[in-house]
Amino acid sequence: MTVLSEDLIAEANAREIAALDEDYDALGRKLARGGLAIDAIKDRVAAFSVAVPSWGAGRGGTRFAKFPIPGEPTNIHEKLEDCAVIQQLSRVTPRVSPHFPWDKVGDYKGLRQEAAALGLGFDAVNSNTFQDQPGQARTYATGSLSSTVAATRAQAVEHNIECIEIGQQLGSRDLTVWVGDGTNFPGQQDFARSLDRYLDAASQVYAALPGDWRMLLEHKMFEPAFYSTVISDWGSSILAAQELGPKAKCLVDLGHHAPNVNIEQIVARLHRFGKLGGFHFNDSKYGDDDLDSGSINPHQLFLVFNELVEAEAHPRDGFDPSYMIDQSHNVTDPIESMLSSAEAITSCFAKALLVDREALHAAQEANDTMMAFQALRRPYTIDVAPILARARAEAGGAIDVLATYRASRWRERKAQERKPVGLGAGIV
Ligand code: LRH
Ligand code: MN
Repeated sequence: MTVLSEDLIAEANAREIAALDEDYDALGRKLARGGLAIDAIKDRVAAFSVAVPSWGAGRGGTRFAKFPIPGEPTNIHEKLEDCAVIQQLSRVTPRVSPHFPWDKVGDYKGLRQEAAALGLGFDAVNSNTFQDQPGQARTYATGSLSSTVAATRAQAVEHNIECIEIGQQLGSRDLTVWVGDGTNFPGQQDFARSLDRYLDAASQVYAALPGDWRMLLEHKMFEPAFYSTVISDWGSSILAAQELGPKAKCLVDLGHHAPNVNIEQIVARLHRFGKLGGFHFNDSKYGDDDLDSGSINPHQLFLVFNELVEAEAHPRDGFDPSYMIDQSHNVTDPIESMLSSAEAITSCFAKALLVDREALHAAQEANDTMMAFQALRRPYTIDVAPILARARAEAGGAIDVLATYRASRWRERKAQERKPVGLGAGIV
């Protein structure tokens, strides 16, 4: 079942195809001069995919405010509809990463079928021990998996195990565990003891993982804690993952690092030790701004994918990172932001495929600094949009995703159908 009329996409593409063919052929000739077959790159791009966050389908906000838009989704069913629009147009977002209890329903098998009917599957499930739910026995105000209160840790462990059980019904195979546990004052908690409590509780979650499942540990420098965070950086994350076992991997959320941290080197390090489990793609200028991927620092995103293409060529303990978007759409139509972000992410992957790795390695070995740099810079400057558009069109997607989305008047139509979302604050 498609959510947008296929005629609408076909008519829009018919207006664009001649220009696309011209651009694709011209780029093909340019790449051929460098010994690259454009169709081979296009086939790799066509096989690429990134998951979208259920919580990104609605407007996000900050602690100050959230500004809902008419027609935004109000529950997981409407969020899946909007994710199906993104997939139908982009053809690179076939999976949704859900968050519990935000996406809680009574029938998860039914939800899986509902998603499948929309052409969607489920990626990693996300637990939530950073908010208290109505009627919850123990508060997470002073921590969850690392809380000094054994009953609170047990409650957090139980919730993570419930997320695994839900994920099994949805066909997921990863549990993403981000805990906001930390402190706002020096002395508030002991760094070593809080980490040990976290490791003990996390090992109970680990023990509940089904055979083929992975636990993705997500580090974050700060927020909601503003003095220390239990899993604050890749170092704490990899040590915890090594302590927990082979099914524990590290998830890199691009926004969870201090400004100017060399994230691509962190990616290379995690891969080197077989602990690269996944990504939350977004962008930021200051803190965990959760801005659209590639909107502030597209070069960094390219350098991350350069490491990923290099890693895929030199797998360690199996190269299988989960690619997911994690953004907060505070001022745009969330569908447009995720279409634009999927394009930016896929574009960086495509540019990284254009790198002549033999020339790069030779220049590196020879300490030919300028030619090593140019081996990355030149592919970065190539406009790969014709490759992405051709891959999309061949898969039934739109050549111009934003124009076709706007022509569908989806948001206006949904504004007639869906109940308005109330004013509020916060991420969802
Ligand atoms: C924490 C985080 C985490 C999610 C949340 C919505 O900042 O990146 O991945 O659980 O955002
Ligand atoms: Mn995240």
